[in-house]
Amino acid sequence: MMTDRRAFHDKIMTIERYILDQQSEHPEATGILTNLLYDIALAAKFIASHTNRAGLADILGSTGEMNVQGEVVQKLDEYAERTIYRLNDHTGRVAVMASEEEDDIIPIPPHHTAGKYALVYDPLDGSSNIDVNVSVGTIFAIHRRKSEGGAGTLEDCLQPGRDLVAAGYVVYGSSTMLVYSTGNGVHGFTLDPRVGEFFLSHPNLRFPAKAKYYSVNQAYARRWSPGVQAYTDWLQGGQESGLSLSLRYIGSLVADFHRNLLTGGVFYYPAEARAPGKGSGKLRLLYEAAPLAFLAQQAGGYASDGTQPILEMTPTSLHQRVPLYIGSRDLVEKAEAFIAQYDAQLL
Ligand code: AHM
Ligand code: MG
Repeated sequence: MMTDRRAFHDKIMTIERYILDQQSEHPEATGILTNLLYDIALAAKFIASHTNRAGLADILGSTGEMNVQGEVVQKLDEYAERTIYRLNDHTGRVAVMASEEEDDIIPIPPHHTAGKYALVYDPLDGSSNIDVNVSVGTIFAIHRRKSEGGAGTLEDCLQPGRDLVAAGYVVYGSSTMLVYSTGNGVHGFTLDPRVGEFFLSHPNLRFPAKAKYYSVNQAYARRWSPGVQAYTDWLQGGQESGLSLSLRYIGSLVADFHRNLLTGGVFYYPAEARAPGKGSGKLRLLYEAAPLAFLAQQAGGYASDGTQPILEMTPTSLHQRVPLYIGSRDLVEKAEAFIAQYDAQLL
């Protein structure tokens, strides 16, 4: 009996094939971005395989020590940082990198060709969760370089989110997923650890119309501004909002964002109006807020610092912090409305 080979073939949508298919819709594309995304997917596989074995560190050796294979065991966030760097420093695709783990921009070694993209990343966000076996993530964002030729510059990295060419994240959870956008919707891929490949599992992700969750570290509520307190009350069904959301907070931004993308909801990490020095929240504009804001917009959602779209903000320094409200559009716009109404004197 003849097998219908085409029907079988059509079902195997690897990340490589998907990225190539998307590239073919842009005849002007050179393939460099395609390969860069694939390099990131490869880094994600390395990091996923290490993350899965994190609990074995005590058995196999701790940081700085030799494990039983005679290898020096690295902390996972350092490992993630080095892996992303080493897979991208020599390809001729990247002009400069910046990582949440490094103070300054990371240049491409002079003996390698500098490419046309700036790659910024948070190699392992939420890494304090590793020891307790809770999901962590990698966030990445890609800008076209602004400088012309030679080594990439700080300015290549400090660009507003609206100019991003691509952004995405990897969540290392009960399964490993890579979710990315090149400005043509948001697409999710799940790693099959048996074959070591990402397969398309969540095409065209959109925030559902009806939200289920709000996500915030409520322990800090006493330090919030009146606007944020009133907003939280509204999310909880106060002020006749008609909402009946549940609270979910993992404390791992990628995992919290990912859940809310699938279920509908809002994540926020406000400025702490009553805590000196914490007026900008905790999260970083460049490595965390802007890439996720790009994805949120592509999925029909929205991200704000409470007063303006995150995507419109141009970072002035690599590690600039920003309050973040992100998720289902209507819920984020409501945060802006509460802040405008109650917090005008603080702004
Ligand atoms: P990190 O970059 O040091 O890992 O911190 C970022 C993490 C986010 O993943 C998470 O949303 C936030 O810190 C949680 O902070 P808190 O414990 O203050 O609620
Ligand atoms: Mg982080």
